[in-house]
Amino acid sequence: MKKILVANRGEIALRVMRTARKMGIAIVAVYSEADRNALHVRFADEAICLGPAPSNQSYLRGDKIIAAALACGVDAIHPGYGFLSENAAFARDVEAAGIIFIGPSPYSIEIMGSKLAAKDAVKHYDIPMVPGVDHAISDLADAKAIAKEVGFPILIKASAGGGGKGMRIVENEGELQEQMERAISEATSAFGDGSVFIEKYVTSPRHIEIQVLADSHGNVVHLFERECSIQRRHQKVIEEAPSAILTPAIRQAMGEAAVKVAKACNYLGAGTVEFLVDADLNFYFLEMNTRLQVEHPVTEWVTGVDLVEQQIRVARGEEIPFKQEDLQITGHALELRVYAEDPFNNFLPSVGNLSTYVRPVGDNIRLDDGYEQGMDIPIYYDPMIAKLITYGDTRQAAIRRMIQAIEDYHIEGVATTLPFGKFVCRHEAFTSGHFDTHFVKNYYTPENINSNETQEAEIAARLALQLYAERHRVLTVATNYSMEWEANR
Ligand code: MV4
Repeated sequence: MKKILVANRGEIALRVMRTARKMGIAIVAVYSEADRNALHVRFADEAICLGPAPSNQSYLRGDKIIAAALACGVDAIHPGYGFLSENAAFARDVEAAGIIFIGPSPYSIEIMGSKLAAKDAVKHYDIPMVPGVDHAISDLADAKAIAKEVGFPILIKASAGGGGKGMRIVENEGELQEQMERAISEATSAFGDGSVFIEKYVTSPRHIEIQVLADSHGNVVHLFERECSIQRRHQKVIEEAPSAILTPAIRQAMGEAAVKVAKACNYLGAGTVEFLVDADLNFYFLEMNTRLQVEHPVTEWVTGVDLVEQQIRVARGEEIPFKQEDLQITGHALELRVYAEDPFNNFLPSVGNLSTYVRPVGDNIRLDDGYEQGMDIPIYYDPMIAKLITYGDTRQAAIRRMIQAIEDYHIEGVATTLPFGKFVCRHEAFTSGHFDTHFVKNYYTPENINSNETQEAEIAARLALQLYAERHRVLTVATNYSMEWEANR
C-alpha cells in the first residue's frame, strides 16, 4: 500500500493522514469548495476538489471520490467516520473499482446497519441482550403481548435506526398504539424501512462500548472499554477509558462478548460493540459500529495502540502483531468534544471565524483538531472543532489535567462547549463516577455552568475578607506595642 485517499475532512482526515505519513504512505486528500484552504488539504501530498460545499455534492459523492482515487492511482481509501464510512454500497463500489476499502466488508456493514439483522447474526453466540423481540413488529396485538411479557416501560426502536434515532419510550399500554404508529411512520420516512422492534427500556443505563480489532487470519482482540454515558441528545460530550465502574471480571466478560459479536459478522478491522450496563452491572449488547469512532483516542492512550495503523495493516492483509494477553490498560484518558455550539443558548450552532485560537500545550494533552486561528467554521458540516484528550495515572489526575487544559484553551469568535466541559469535569456526580446517560438532562442548566465558578469566587472573596480581617486584627493589636503602626496600615 503506497498511496491512500482519505475520504473525509477536518480533524479525522488529519488524524488518519498523520499515521499514513508515519508509515511512509503517500496521501491524497479530497475536499469541497468550502474547504479549499483546510489543513487536511495542505497536509496531503495531492488534493482533489469534489464539488460545492454541501456534503451531498462533495464528501457524500462516492462516485466522485472513486474517480479521484482511480485518477491518482491510490491503493486504498480510508473513510474516517461519518459521511460514507458505514455505507455498504460505497464499500462495494470501492472494491469493484479494484481499490481496498480500509474497513470491514460490505457484508459486515450491512448486517450491523440493521439492528434486527445484527440480533439475528449474534443469536447463537450467547451474547446477553435486553429482554424483547428479535423480529419486526407491526401488529398492535403482538406489541401488547410482548409489552406485557417484558413489562413497561418499553422502548420501540427502528431496525434501520441507531445512535438513538427512531426510538420511542412507552410507559403504559394506553400509549402503545399511538407510539407504535408514530415509530413506524417515522422509521419509514427517515430510513425507508418501517421495521420496528420492542425492548424492555433500561431506565438508567450507562453506555459502555468495547473496541475490537480483527484481521484476515481469524484473530480478533478487544482493546477494552470506553465509557460514553456523558451525552446530550445522543451527542457524546465526554468519553473516557477505562470506565470507573467496571470490575476486571465484567470487563473481561464484555470484551469476550464483543469479540463474539465481531466473529458473528465476520468482522475485519477496527469496530466498536455498544453495550448498555444497568445499575447491577448487567450488560446487554445494543449494536455494533463498523467504523473508527470519534472517541478512539482514549483507547489509543491507555493501550498504546495506534488504531489507524492497525486498520491499515489489517487492510493490507497483515496479522495483528499482538495477542489479547499482551494488551493492558495503563492510566486513564478523557476526551472532551469541543463543538462550535453555545452552551448558554441551548447549544445552538455558533459558526463564524476563529478570531482567537490558542491551543493548550503540555504533557498529558493530545489535541486532535482541524482548524487554525483566522479560519472559518463552515456551516455545512458537523460543528466539532476539536477533541481535547488528557491523560493521567489516575482518573482524578486525568480530570484535573482536563480542567487545566480547558482553561489554557483560548477560543474567540465562536461560542464553544469548553465551559460545558469544565462544568461536567467539576461536577460531583462525574468526579465520583456515579452517573448514567441522564447526567446532562439531570444536572445541566445554563445557570449551573457558572454556579461552580460563582461559588468558588464567593469562597475566594470570603477567604480574602477573612484574611484581611485577621491581618488587620493582628496589626491592630500590634499597634498597642509598636510605634510603627502608621507603616502597618
Ligand atoms: C436503549 C436504552 C435503554 N433501554 N435500549 C441509545 C443509542 C442507541 N445506540 C441505543 N440507545 C439506547 N438504547 C434499551 N432497551 C437507552 C439507550 C440510550 C439512551 C436512551 C435515551 C436517551 C439517551 C440515551 C443515551 C444512551 C443510550
